[in-house]
Amino acid sequence: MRIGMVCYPSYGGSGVVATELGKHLARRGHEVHFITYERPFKLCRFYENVYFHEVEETHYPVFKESPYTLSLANKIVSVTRYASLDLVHVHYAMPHSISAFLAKQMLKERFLPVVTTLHGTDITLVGAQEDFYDITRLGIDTSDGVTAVSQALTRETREIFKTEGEIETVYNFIDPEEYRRIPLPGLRDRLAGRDEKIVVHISNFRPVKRVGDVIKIFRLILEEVPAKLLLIGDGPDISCMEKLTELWGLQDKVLFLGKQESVVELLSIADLFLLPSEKESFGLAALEAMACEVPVIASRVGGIPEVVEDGSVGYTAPVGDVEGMAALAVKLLKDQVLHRKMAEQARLRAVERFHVDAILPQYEEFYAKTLKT
Ligand code: GMT
Repeated sequence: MRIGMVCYPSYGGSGVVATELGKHLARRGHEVHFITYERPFKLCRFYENVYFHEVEETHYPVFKESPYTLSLANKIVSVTRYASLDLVHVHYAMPHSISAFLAKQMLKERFLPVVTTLHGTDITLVGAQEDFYDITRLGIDTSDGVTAVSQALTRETREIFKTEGEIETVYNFIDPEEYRRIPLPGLRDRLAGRDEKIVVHISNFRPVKRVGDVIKIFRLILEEVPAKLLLIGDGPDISCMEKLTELWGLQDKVLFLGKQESVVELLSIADLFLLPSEKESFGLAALEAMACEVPVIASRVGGIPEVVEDGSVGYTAPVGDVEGMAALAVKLLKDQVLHRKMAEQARLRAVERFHVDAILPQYEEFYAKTLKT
């Protein structure tokens, strides 16, 4: 198949899923054309059957800003014609599904099937906002196939948009060959003391991630267990978190590591992963941690319970239950036998339930089904 792949290329779960999907589809012989404003960061070398088409910014004095949605629509049209695409798969409804809708209208000579994958905040934050409600609904309703990354998101989309159309759940996935525990010699000792446990959080530091709760939980952990907190990623809340760390005198205990191209090395020395989000449609970061044998403590929200099986691979607790999460973390970090068992179960669940080889055919079948309708 010849597939156009539209996504956000920078750091973020939806872009990672789209890029990994494209790379694996290409490996299976499909031709994949990424259409976005810069090369996706995970597309860092040459991959056979993978092409990248850059959507350029248009600056014109009367435009307040560059109309990306329109430029993208134009680019989808030209790539569809040039590469004879069979379909376009857009990740994140806004504005990508609207660009794809416009492209369909412009392509008078042929029908262009559009698959939209909903990733979470495109529905729960952006789509649910009044200003974006109708336009997001248009994007969903005019797509020829819609997938969502968890059953919870599928349900929530139906509730928010009162849509009857079919939405298929296709989970996020990992390549267990890439995501596995391979500790770099000496790294653990360089980042933490011999007696210290390593707690990790990875996100885009947006309010929805409640990074403040991560620091609060960690502060309570420290009362019982010597530990270091590694904060990976960047985003609007970062300076606020730096201030909180300073205020509580935790500068020596909390390391802000910023955006990282690869997190496997850091997950490979971690003892615990924290994800106390307000909303989380799936929690790809938690899955990556699990694949690296890191138990997870997360909010019992959205799609997280479908990934983080409570009491088996870690624990879930109500959003904002900082004390509860800290108590569970202390219990887990103090009990070596329990910790090893959960670490093993985390890896097993990641491999058995979310292996790329199991999820990829679901997308292929979904494409085939969409092309037939
Ligand atoms: O986590 C984010 O805020 C980034 C966002 C994205 O679209 O890049 O992630 C969403 O999509 C991921 C991939 O499908 C999911 O694993 C994340 O759970 C989801 N984030 C939220 O729902 C907050």
